[in-house]
Parts: sequence; structure tokens; C-alpha cells
Amino acid sequence: MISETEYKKRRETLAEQLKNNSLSVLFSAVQQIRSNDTEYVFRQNSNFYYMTGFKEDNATLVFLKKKGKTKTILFVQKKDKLKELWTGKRLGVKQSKKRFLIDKVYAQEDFETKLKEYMQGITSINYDFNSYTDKAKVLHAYAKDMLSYANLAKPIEQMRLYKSPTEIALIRKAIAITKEAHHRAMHMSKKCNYEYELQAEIEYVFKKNAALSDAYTSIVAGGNNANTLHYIDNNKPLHHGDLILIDAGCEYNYYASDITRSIPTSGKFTQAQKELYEMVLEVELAIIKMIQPNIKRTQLQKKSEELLCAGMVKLGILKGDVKKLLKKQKHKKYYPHGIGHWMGIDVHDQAPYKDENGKELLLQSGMVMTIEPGVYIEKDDTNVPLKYRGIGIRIEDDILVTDEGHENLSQGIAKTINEIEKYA
Ligand SMILES: [Mn+2]
Repeated sequence: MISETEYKKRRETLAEQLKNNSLSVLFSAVQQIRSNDTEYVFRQNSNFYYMTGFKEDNATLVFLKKKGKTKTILFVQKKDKLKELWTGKRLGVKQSKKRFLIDKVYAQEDFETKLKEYMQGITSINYDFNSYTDKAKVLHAYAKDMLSYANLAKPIEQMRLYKSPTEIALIRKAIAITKEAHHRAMHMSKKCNYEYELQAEIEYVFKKNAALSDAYTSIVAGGNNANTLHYIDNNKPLHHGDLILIDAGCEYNYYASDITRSIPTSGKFTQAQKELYEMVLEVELAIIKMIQPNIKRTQLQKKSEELLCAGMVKLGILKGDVKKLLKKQKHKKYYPHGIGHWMGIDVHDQAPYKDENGKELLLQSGMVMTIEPGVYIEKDDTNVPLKYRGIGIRIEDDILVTDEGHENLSQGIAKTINEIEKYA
């Protein structure tokens, strides 16, 4: 668990970067209606959660910086016996004061009155531009009259890039649960007749282990469906002899995992599947090996494209000179996506890969990035040897950058052909 002291330190780190005479505001997520009077499961806004650890809706965090000193203020839902009977206990003002190491706590109802008070002498406003709450609109009206206003998400994104030991521990826990889920899928694939059956086996493991949600909608794609990159229908029959691409990861206490494995329906890879799989696996391992401080994501991207292109030439999927094919981007038909992305509270942590000046970020110790090369061959692609058609393979792990180089946090999840076949 992340301590109140750690949350306080994060707020202090953010406060240091704020301008004098500034007001900065973070809003909680807003409960969304699913239909009529039913609601979606509530999930806290990631930036708000990162700064508070508070999981309730209808909350607002304010940083008021004057004369070099920052006051933090939290607005929360008042206790309300009737509402709590229906939707559960609220922390309320009193308990919030006790729990959070925040200077002042008020009821949400007081927000607009207090805001007017805080605005005295303020020359700049910051808030998360991705927040679409009614309160954000009130703030935006003020912001328009300001000398300056800026996106508060920007400095928070940068902080979130570097994971603390407690955050890494939570990511490890998420991955440990996801590992069990993928191993169960490998074991159950022969017994499942539909993609959704396998999805249920995976998500059963998530829930059973207190990962109350997936970090993103699971992809369970049999055969040619794997060639639709964000296939989430998961409603087709599984055919004996096909591969199944499973991209699934749980969220544990607000931390994501993101793992892809490609496994055989029958428990055994065919010769053609083996050839393609070994090629992608070799590339995945080579790229992971490159990860160390001061390397750029584009270097990993470029290398993955070179290796996959060369591999596809070797297998006869692409024909010609590797350098020329790369120059003409021919490989992109079969490998159209990025090599990986930041991961943390969000499965795709939102920090950009370049700074404001367009300069690319260097990987540094404490960052977590996925590595996920893939090859996708449509079933009706007559340019490719028949035996490879209708196969889509992606292999994805979650990598922590360390001082020494890297640690593959998902190292323990079966990945070689031998390991996967053993689970069947
Ligand atoms: Mn991913």
C-alpha cells in the first residue's frame, strides 16, 4: 500500500513546480450513467488518484500557492445517511481530515464560494485539461481572464513516469495475478470452444485474486481474429489447430499489467506456427535486452522493425532486400504498431515520448514500458506462403528500467514454445 506520506511527498513535488500566485485544481472522475438508473463501475481519475489515493467521486484537490508557500485543500462529499444507504459509506469531512495529510478539508458544496476567496491575487490557473466536469467549466471561465493558464496534467505525467518502490510492488502484484490467469488460459485452451470461455477463465483469476478489474478490455482472438489489433468481440468459436492471441492484464489497486501471449488451441504449435512464433520471440528478447538507461524508445522501435523485417524475409513473407523493404516501409503491413508504451496507473500511462521542445525522452531507471512486437498475416493475403496465412502473433512483457539495465517484471510467464506446451 502507498502511504499517506508518499502521497504528501507527491503533492509537495508538484507544488515546487507551480508558479507563485497560482491556483491549481484536480477533479475526481465523475460517475457515469450506463443506462437509465444504472451506473458504470466507478474508477477514480488517474491523476487525482496519484495525488491523493482517494477513491470517491465528487472530490476536488486544490493547490493554492502564494508567497512561495503552498496550501493544499480537499473538497469531499459530506456524510449523508440516506445516500450512503444506497451507494455506500463516504469518508466525509471529519474522517478525511484525519486520514489525508492535507491542510484543509471542506464539503464539496463549499467549492465555488471558497474558489472565489482563493482567486484573490491569483495570476495563473492550472487544471487537468482532460477533466470534463461542470466544476472544470467554472474554473475555465476564471482561467480565460488570467495572465496564464496551463495543463496541470503535464507535470503530473512526468512524475508518474518514475515509479516508486511501492508502485513497483503493486505492478508486480498485478503481474503475478495476470501470470496465473495466462497460465490458466494455456491450461484451459483445449477445453474451451469459444473465445469468451477463455476470457472467463482469465477474468475469473483476476477477480478471485482481488484484482477487481481488468486494466483494459481483454483481447481473446482465435485464428484470423488476431489480425484485428483491438479485437474485443471475443465471441467466435475456437478452431482446433489455430493460435489464440490473448492480450489481457488485470488492474490491482489502481496499477496495471499488460501481457500478451499467443497460444495454440490444441495445446501444440504446428510447424508453421512455430516458425513464425520463434521469429517474433527472438525479436522480443533482442529488444528487451537493449533496454537500459539513456536509450530511446525510437531506437527500440527501429531495431524491432529491422529485425522483424529481416525475419519475414527469411520466412518468405516479404521478398527482396531488407534495407530496401524497410525504406519502403513494406514491413508495416505486417507490423503496423509501436514496440511498446509506458505503463503504470494507466495501461497506457499518458506521458508523451517527447518533451515540449520535441526532444525525445531517454529511458531512465524507474520507468516501466511494455515491449510487444507482433506479426499479423491476414488469411486471404496471397502474397504470403499459404502456411502462414491467418496467423497473428504478438508477445508482450512489462519491463522496468533499472540502474543496471532492466528487469522483465513478467519474466515468470510461460513464453517459449516448450513452456507454453507444458501448460496445456
Ligand atoms: Mn500493451
